[in-house]
Amino acid sequence: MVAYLGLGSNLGDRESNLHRAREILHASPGTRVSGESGLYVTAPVGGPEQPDYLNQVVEVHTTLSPRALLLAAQRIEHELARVRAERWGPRTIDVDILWYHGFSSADADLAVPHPRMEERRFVLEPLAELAPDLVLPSGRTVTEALTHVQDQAVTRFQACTGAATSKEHGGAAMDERNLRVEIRRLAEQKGAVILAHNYERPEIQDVADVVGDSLELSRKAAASEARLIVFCGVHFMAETAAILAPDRPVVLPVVGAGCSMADMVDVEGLQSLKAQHPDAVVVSYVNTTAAVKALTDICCTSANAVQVVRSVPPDREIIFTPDRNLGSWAAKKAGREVILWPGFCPTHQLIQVEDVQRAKAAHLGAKVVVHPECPPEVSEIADAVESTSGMIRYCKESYAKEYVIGTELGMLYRLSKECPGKRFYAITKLSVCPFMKLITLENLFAALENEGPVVTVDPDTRAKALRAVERMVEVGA
Ligand code: GSY
Repeated sequence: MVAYLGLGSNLGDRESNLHRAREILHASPGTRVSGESGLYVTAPVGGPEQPDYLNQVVEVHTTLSPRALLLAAQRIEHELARVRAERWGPRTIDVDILWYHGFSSADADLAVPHPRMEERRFVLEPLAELAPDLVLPSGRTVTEALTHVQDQAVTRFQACTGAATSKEHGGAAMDERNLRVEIRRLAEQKGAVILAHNYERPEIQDVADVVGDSLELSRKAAASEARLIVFCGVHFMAETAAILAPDRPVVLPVVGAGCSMADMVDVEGLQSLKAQHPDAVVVSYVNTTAAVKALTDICCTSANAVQVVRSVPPDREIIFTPDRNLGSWAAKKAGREVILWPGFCPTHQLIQVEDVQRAKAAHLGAKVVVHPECPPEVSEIADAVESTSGMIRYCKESYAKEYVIGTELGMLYRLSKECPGKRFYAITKLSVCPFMKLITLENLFAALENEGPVVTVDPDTRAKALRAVERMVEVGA
């Protein structure tokens, strides 16, 4: 059967998100992507202020039933870390079945043809490229329907330039060099320290005072004399900085920069697991919200997870949250059993054994270095399993000239700067964290100017969360 699906993304690396969605769709059973429209930049419809969408329509030939196709669409949304925060909120990916040949349904979860497709230019314009004569429920063809909806600006996207979305500041576009100079000038003037995570965009890493992993950055923030802490990372990292440096405002330039893995563990769920194992010690990765840290006995990082798990008395059960991959790797290394929370990082989860094999074949002799958030079968075949700071150390100390790296792509930029003369390749170019790409020079500049948005943690939660972080330090980790 022929079906048309609408893809939309306005969070993270939008082009890569659409590309990955098409790939997963094409790999779905009995399904072939037989046509794809161009990409269109479209102003968001409905809801609070948010970035522009990148929209596209694809044609598929499929043997899947409409309901099975819906499940395939939901799987794509899950794999691409779609977090349904609010009905009209920004999203890494949205996949809608617009039309399925010969099928009509008004079910709330499977309304086909899509009930609003004739009201949306972001659907009709790309659809007109593929099926201009398709007859819609109103009896109009796609081309005719398009003439009735002219209200929304829909611009053809120039792939890879990013030019269509670059925002202007104060009415006049500031070029990148000026922006960098202005950011540094503002930071000096305001007594701000700019911290950037290893996964941030290269231009953000370049303009920061310190680049590093989340805990390293929070510790630097606490130790610094800065009046203002600007954290270029994701929400839980800014919270961790606020826990360690409660006396200073911590600014997160894009407050919607979340973490899919941190969001996979919720307070109620953890409370109920604790109730089932009342004597268990809760070990949580620092990649958790402050509220979850407050329910945690001892935190860990990817660099010290093995040591922390080992520090738990042998007669106590261990609950490990939220990352099942880090948890099972640390448990194996420490020779302990742990109760795993079933969370994972979508960006690392998509790194597959076949990707490692392909990368090794393309770069014979290169060392394979992966992050412990990767699936266990990937960690098993790597030369080294390291945290981001461990990767830098390993690659500096190793004699090898070439490395294939299994972690978020931002790390390759950091490694190239730290190890001049060595070459780094991604195991897969798909490992991009959409949330880590939200901070741009433009919104960093605005955040410095506004000294906001500020991330806070309430005092009670902070005190409990701090205890869990301090225990980690006490075990010498
Ligand atoms: O309905 C799909 C998600 N979405 C979109 C979209 O794809 N494009 C535009 N322009 N606006 C949107 N608002 C929502 S929600």
